[in-house]
Amino acid sequence: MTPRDPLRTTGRRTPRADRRRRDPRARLGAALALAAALALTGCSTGGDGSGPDDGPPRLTVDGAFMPQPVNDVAAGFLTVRNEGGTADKLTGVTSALSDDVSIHESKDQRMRKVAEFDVPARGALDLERGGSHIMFMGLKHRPEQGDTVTVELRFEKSDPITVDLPVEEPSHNPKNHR
Ligand SMILES: [Cu+2]
Repeated sequence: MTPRDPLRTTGRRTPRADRRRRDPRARLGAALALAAALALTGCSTGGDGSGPDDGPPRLTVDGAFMPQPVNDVAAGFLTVRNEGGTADKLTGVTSALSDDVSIHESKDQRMRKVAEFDVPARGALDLERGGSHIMFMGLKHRPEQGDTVTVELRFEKSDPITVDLPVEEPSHNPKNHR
């Protein structure tokens, strides 16, 4: 404080309104507080996932099944839906059925292991017959129709999701059931 500071020279007897008018620091402080409040308000808008253009991934899984395997290899199919405003990635799958579970894409009648699949914002990742799938190698046992195989899906951003795949007949394809 300097001797010219009005707070110092006039002391507590200065009326409150008068003090505010004279002290530029008080006005600056009020302006900064207002700016901070506005900035906070701006940041929180839509950040709770309810906004149309914002929000974290919100994933659900449906349509899961495994055709009954005919040897020690099996495939799994399902759809991962994302209602959130941020994309995510399926990065891996684990299961007690096999120590060698991977994710494959199919192209030109061949399948290839991939590191990840995109789960687009407000979209879906379809793992379906003839296309991308979960691949189980070296099955520890051969599940049969009516059994359930549990898998854990791992994602880049979202928490893992545990899914039960009902085992269907070997040729099962939901698209043939329309
Ligand atoms: Cu495969």
